[in-house]
Amino acid sequence: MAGGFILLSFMVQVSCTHHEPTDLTATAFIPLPVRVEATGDVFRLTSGVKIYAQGELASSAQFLASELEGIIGTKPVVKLSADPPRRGIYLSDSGADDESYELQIEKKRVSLTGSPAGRFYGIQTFLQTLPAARSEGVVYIPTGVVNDQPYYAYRGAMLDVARHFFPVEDVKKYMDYLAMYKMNVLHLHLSDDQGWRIEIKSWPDLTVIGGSSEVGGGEGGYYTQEEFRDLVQYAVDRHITIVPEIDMPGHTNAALASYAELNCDGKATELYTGTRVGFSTLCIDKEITYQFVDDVVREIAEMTPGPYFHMGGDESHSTPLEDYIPFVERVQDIVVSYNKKVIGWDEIAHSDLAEGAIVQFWANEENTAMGIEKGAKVIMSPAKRAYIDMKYDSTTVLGLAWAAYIEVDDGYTWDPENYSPAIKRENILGVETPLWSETVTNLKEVEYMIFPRLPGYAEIGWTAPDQRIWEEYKFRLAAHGERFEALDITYYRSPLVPWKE
Ligand code: TNX
Repeated sequence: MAGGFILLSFMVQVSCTHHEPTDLTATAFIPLPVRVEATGDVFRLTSGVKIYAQGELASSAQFLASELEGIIGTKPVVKLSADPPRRGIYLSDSGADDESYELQIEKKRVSLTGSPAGRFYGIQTFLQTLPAARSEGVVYIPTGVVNDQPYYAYRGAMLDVARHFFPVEDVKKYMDYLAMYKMNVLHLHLSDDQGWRIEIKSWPDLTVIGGSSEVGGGEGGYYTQEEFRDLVQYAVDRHITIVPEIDMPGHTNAALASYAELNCDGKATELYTGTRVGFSTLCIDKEITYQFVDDVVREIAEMTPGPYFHMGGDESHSTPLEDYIPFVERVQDIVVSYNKKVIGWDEIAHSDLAEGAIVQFWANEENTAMGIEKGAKVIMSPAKRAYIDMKYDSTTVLGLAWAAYIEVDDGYTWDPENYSPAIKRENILGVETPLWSETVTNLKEVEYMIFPRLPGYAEIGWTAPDQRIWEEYKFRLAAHGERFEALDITYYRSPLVPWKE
């Protein structure tokens, strides 16, 4: 017995002398792929590795090369090749037009095939087999096969750049984090009572005046159209769709302060730097209001390749319902006239809904059910589970608590299609976690709120419900702590997650 034990531990030692991991299924993938099969060998990644790609795939190959440079120290050469090489990394087009991919890791070769988006996600999966930081010498990767595709089409996060402004570089970082976890939508909340953040050339004071404030009295800021286009391109390169939101008819004080004529009494309001909601409204009866909306939607739609325009519509407590309903209908017509689909917070379901309109569920199940009856699809952002601006617990300094405390497990252990009896799988377009920024003022604070909850929302969007098990997920999440540290991400070390020392 003792002899057997010694022999066994000797063998384990020998096979471990190079710290070669051979079980691909032991990799801490987030989101969990549909299928991972281990084949028990290793691929040796060295600084001499080459990437081969079919001609039109150069962009995913270049993305992978840059990411690998951070780990192996040199940027791999990218070569065009119509045929698979004998060794190295090979990217090919599967011809599919979905988000699926297959990643095959063999002893001498790594092959990734998928649509452009699928390959991008396959690259993210491959990167999760590697160490988080620069590593000296050979990197050993377990062999096997991953077959994967997402459960929901819409996997998003929102950033409220209106309550506090975040510069272009921060928004790009936010997109990097979404991309790491295969999220494909960035919803930008571009206007609110406290600030207007996007240049509109036909209404320049929106940013000159409305862009100059934020919660707490800071200097605010805004994106020029050139900067916004740069963000759009950054998103396109990462297979992320930007959903621009201009919130109306409420949440409009920054616009009302910029242009007197948008107010029913013809007087501009004062800029606002507090955090109350529900006190502002566009003037529903004035024709200039619709000229304004038309100009704003047109200029933003021109810069946005994605299919959506988000018209807000929430908490319009200063707009009587009999005004709210026709306003929302008219704005929908404008959005549709610029070939965009309307998204609105669940209150918009009080109105008739345009073809293809989408209701974003945040608070009210009856509204959402009404929207479904009117033919809308639903984005699931229930505040009690998905609002990433909620505090983790009563001791969290940042964040709000009006909906709930959302510990890391609370953020993970809910199922969009079992949240409300009125909302079924076939009604759901996907999931979004909104980060409102009343209390969040800079990138480090953003990181603290979204890490480590963001990967959980990504997994809810990507992985089938029966594959999502907190008691198993928490170990994978713990392993990502090293990644957060390697990337210098500030995060909440929840006591519920078995972090490594
Ligand atoms: C509710 S959610 C709001 C926002 C706030 C948020 C804070 C929604 C559609 N409206 O105006 O920022 O709560 O959690």
